[in-house]
Amino acid sequence: MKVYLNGKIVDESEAKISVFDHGLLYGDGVFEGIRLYDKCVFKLDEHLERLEQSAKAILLKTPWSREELSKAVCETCRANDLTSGYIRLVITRGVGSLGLNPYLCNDPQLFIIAGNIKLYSDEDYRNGLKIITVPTRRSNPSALPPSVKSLNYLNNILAKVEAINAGCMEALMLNDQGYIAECTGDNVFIYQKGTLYTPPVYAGALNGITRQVVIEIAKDKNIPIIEREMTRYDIWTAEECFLTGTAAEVIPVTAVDSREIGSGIPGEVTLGLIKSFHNVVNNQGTML
Ligand code: PXG
Repeated sequence: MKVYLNGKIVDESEAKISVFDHGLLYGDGVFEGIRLYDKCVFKLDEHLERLEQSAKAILLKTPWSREELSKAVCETCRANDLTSGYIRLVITRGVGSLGLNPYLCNDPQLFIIAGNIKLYSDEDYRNGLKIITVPTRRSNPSALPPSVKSLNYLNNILAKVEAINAGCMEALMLNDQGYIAECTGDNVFIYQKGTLYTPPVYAGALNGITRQVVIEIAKDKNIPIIEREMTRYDIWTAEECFLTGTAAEVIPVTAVDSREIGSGIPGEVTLGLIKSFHNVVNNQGTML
């Protein structure tokens, strides 16, 4: 595999970052996960905009323009002869001294990995996921804004571990007030009495790009969509539930906390949205 590292395409064996990088020492950096479908990078501009905003939010000044980043992403895909796949773009604070002060780091590092990702099995997409709410809460926005896609994912990793240890593949995370926020790497939606609902960003959800695509698809299909605070009860009693994310795409959820959702099989609205989502991803994007 070839990796993009600070302006060069190198072999993966040469793609190395210093042990003194604050990205590693403190989780001080930002990242994006992006999809390539049929030689087109899906929603590249939106991902790069979110990356810039994450970097701005943590006062991480980077020398790369959006155009340079866009070119670097395409170059990495081409170097790996990829047709479809998953792109991980990472910017770290760079090397500084031992100590937190980020202003002592003057050389941010950029690397891009383009490979493949498969979070869930075909069976999971057919039958839907069984998920649980977990004790670990989404971080309070006054501690670490959930909108920042930072390298510090320990919060979500703890939630994921709790789900896996309980025999589930994904965890539903609540915010510190007990409202539904999102899953560890996916946004959550429910369908109830003709309307789609998803938690607002202020409830602790990342403003997912897949979430936004699904909201647009729903609008096109004239399905009302409301961003609203949701409780566990709302989810348990929903007719349908699904998750959205770059890696997972759109995946049905058929049980939450051992409560069957709807009749325990993926619902019609969810299946319709999955179909439309595939149509959208196969018909647009930035060509390599
Ligand atoms: N919430 C969180 C916390 C995320 O990290 C999403 C929602 C969905 O956002 P997008 O923009 O992707 O629709 C994410 C994105 C992984 C993986 O390895 C996770 C994400 C992206 C890519 C890979 O599980 N999370």
